Amino acid sequence: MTRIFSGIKPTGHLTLGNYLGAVRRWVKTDQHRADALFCVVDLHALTEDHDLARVRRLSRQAASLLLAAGLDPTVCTVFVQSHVDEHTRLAYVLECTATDGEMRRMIQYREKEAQERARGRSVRLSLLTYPVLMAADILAYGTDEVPVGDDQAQHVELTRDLAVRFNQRYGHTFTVPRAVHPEVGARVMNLQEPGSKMGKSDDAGPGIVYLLDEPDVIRKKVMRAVTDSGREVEYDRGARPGVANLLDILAGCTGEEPSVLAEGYDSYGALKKDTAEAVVEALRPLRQRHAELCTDLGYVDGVLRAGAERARGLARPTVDAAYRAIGLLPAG
Ligand code: AQP
Repeated sequence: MTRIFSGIKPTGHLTLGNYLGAVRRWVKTDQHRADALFCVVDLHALTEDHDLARVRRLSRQAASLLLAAGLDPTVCTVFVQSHVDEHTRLAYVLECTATDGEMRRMIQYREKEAQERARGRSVRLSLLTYPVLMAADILAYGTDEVPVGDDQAQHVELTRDLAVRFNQRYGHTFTVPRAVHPEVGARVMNLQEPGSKMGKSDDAGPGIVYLLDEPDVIRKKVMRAVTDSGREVEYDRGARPGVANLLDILAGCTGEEPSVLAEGYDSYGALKKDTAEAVVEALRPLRQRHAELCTDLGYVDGVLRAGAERARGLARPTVDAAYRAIGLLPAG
């Protein structure tokens, strides 16, 4: 059976980008068609200046939101990365497989490093090595497919390179995974800056729709989205990124094609109104279920405990095999 692994970082409140680019597909198809593991990758939230209590709170919130969105722990595995030691065990071995040049070429590293320096902060070494830990997350489980938004394509490519290199040097150990991207919603852009991705750790602002935003807040944010100077509604990502983003979001919520949707509008106002309502409706059941889960944290913790136990059992043989393959003496 195909094995799927994907993760979400508790670096901020989950956004519409996380939902349309990843979570919705995990819920609708991935968990039913494969042996799927979904992980709150909390160690990745420590690569930049972090608030301890916030990371803890956001980790549980991310897990609750995944369940609220419809991940079913009876058909898939939901867990927290730091509860399974195999991730960091394997990361070190992969650091011995990767080169520093490879790490420094990662686009996300370069962008985030520049941001940290601009804020006068030092850059944590883990920001540089984070893609190796991500590779360990994936390779520990013999993953075949990694469903991610296309912002993560480069990291999955690195994971493939490391798996191939390790297998060639030390003998076949890892399955070489491949990234799968959603057809629509692969990159949801910031409503105020349609040239930038809608990211959950960006400074909170009117351009980011959070999954737990109240309906009226969502309406306001979408109605104030930056469009373009033209008047016609056309799907052209290059020339009209703002309008294209709205069409992508509407398409993501309705399942229709953005270019077909464009033909039905002759004003930006009508497009924004329908997009806002489509987002509110798409998120309504998730918000309701999340409110219920907040009153039953014991259930969420139980799901995470069982998930970690299963994940540990799956990862350990692969990580042990990698340790043996690279020349380490097995524990007696
Ligand atoms: N704007 C987006 N459009 C489409 N997909 C997106 N994803 C994130 N933002 C968008 C997808 O969501 C999944 C989980 O992402 P992540 O939490 O691992 O980290 P990220 O990609 O770095 O997301 P953020 O929200 O931008 O976090 P920060 O701001 O902390 O860097 C992934 O599949 C991702 O592709």
